[in-house]
Amino acid sequence: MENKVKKIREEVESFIVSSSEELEKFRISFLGSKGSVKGLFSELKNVAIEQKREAGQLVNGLREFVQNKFDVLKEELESSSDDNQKIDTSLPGDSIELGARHPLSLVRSEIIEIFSRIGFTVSEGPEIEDDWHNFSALNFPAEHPARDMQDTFFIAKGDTPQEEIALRTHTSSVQVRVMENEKPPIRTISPGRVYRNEAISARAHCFFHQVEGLYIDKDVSFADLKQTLLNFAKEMFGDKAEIRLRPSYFPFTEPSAEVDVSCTICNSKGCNVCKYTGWLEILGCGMVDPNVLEASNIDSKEFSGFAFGMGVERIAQLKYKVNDLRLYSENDVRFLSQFTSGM
Ligand code: 2NM
Repeated sequence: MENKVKKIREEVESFIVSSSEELEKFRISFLGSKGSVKGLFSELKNVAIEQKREAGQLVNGLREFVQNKFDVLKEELESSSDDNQKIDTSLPGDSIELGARHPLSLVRSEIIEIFSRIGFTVSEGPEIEDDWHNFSALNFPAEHPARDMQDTFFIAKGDTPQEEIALRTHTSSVQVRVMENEKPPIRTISPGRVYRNEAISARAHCFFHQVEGLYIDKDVSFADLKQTLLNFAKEMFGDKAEIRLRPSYFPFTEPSAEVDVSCTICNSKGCNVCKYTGWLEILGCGMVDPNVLEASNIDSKEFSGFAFGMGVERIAQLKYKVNDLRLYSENDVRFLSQFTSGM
């Protein structure tokens, strides 16, 4: 008797039901009038009189156990079918909101890609710079206004310029490091954040992003510079884009030029973005001044080079018609979510 009770207990314990039909099967095979528990009750009359009491308790205990198990299975079945009814699997799922690339990140990547295709590498460097890499090696004279507190964020002022530490005002400082550490031919661009001591407005910010380019080799000419920039303008603004160069001045290049691209907004017909000139200023450039090459121990009789620098904010402004620089750093989702692709 003891063994039979144990066996039925084990069967009951391992029984799984996932439908009301299976639950009914459970009830019939254990608790029904021909079920195994009933069967044990009828066997009780064959048990010897001295053992009857103990055997009766055993079978009663079993019946209670099976009934409990039945109640639990029934409860589980009902609550799980409740859940099933709550889920309408024919409804469309909740859509997950996708994030978006920041416009500056998009434009930065695009600029890098355009120059990578024609053999330029990417160089990066520190945002905190010494006087040498940010100014002196780049041919900035001691009394140049950029070296003034008014224009540059100094971190440490020294008695002499050589001791001064500042937030870099351009990424040309990275290119000085490249010229110091590598031999020509050098073809590299340096994307990165730069800092200027300016009041924040729609048209100015105390930090912005640049990509500067540098190409040094034997016989690099101004024609190479023009063709490289024309290629950039067409890749960035479309095949119809034209460029024009206006003479300009930078301490680190001679000659220097400002580069305009034909207005992509009005097809050069004249609009308020190009101020009815048909042209938009996009970058500055020039032939690297021999003093700059020599400062980094590059022989200016053997090598020549061109360099250029552009603002990522400016390119993004023209590409996406952004009219206020502050939008780039306010992280307003109404602005940022416009740059998702395919949403
Ligand atoms: C500009 C304009 C013209 C420039 C110069 C150099 C270096 F390191 F070679 F001297 N890098 N970038 C440069 C030249 C930057 O930005 C408006």
